[in-house]
Amino acid sequence: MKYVFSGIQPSGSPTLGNYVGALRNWSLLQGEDRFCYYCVVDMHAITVRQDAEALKRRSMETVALLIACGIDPVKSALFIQSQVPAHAELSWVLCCNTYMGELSRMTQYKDKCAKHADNINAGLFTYPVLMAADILLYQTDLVPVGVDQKQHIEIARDIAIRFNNAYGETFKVPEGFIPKFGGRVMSLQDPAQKMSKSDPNPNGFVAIMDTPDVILKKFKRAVTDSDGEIRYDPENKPGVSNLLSIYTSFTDMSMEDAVAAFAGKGYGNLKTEVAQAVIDELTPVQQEYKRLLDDQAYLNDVIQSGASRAAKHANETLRAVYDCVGLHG
Ligand code: AQP
Repeated sequence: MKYVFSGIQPSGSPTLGNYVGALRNWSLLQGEDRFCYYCVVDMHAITVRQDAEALKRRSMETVALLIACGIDPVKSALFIQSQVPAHAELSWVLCCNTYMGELSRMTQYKDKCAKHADNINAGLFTYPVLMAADILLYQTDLVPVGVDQKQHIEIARDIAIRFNNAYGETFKVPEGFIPKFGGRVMSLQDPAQKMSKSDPNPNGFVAIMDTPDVILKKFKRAVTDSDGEIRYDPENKPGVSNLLSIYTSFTDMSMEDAVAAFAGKGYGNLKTEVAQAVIDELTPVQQEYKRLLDDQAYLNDVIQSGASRAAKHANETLRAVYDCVGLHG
């Protein structure tokens, strides 16, 4: 059996970036010979100050959204991170096997420090260690993520290799799984920045739950360039290339075919076509999400059973780790 693990923070309204870079692949990776652990990582979210009630509510909403995006809670373990204490417990042991130097090189840490200069807490710094614990607890083979998480996967691998060398084979060394196009969906307002659910400018991102009108409006306002030609050239034409990437992700067209289909057409046409492809795919997801939110009893059952399935596997790994380092546990 191969194991898949990935997580999403309940830190805002999930975006097209989260959908294309991660959630879509999460559902596709569910298969006969793989078991998937999908986790709402609420403990990661508190590295940025959150409103307690809103965080609890958003965690449950994110569970509903994941099911609406195709995660089958019978085939996969769908759970909330803080309900499986082994994540925090392994994180401490791994912190003692991680160097300050390697953590200080993480670009997400530097970005978040710049964005939250009033709250540069130790959790922001050790975030990648908690993420390594999330992954390594499940003897994970594959971690489907966006490009922004590549560096964190690398450090999880380094920590696993270091621990195995010091204490004997304990962890499987995981591989990242990053889509070719859509692994880094960019902001619609600033195509040099990645699309982010905590962007203070709502026109920069399309939320999965945005209405068709809002989706169309946001795409129409997307920043492009003045040369008027539709071609894929992320360096010189980041706005247009971002729209083309989103289009290919939602239509399953090759980039070559997409560029050929838009030959001689204007940016207005590209924007409307991208918006329509997104609306077509997201409409059923939105309907299912709303239906699930009305069934809190079902969602509670899902997270309880997900947490107990996850804890069983996680606790086996944690016991082995405690044994290696000499903790009673
Ligand atoms: N723009 C993106 N393009 C492709 N993939 C993306 N992901 C995030 N943004 C993009 C992928 O979505 C998964 C879940 O992300 P996360 O919730 O852990 O947080 P994040 O990476 O920090 O994403 P956000 O939206 O930017 O959240 P905030 O604003 O709260 O920091 C990951 O696999 C990520 O790669």
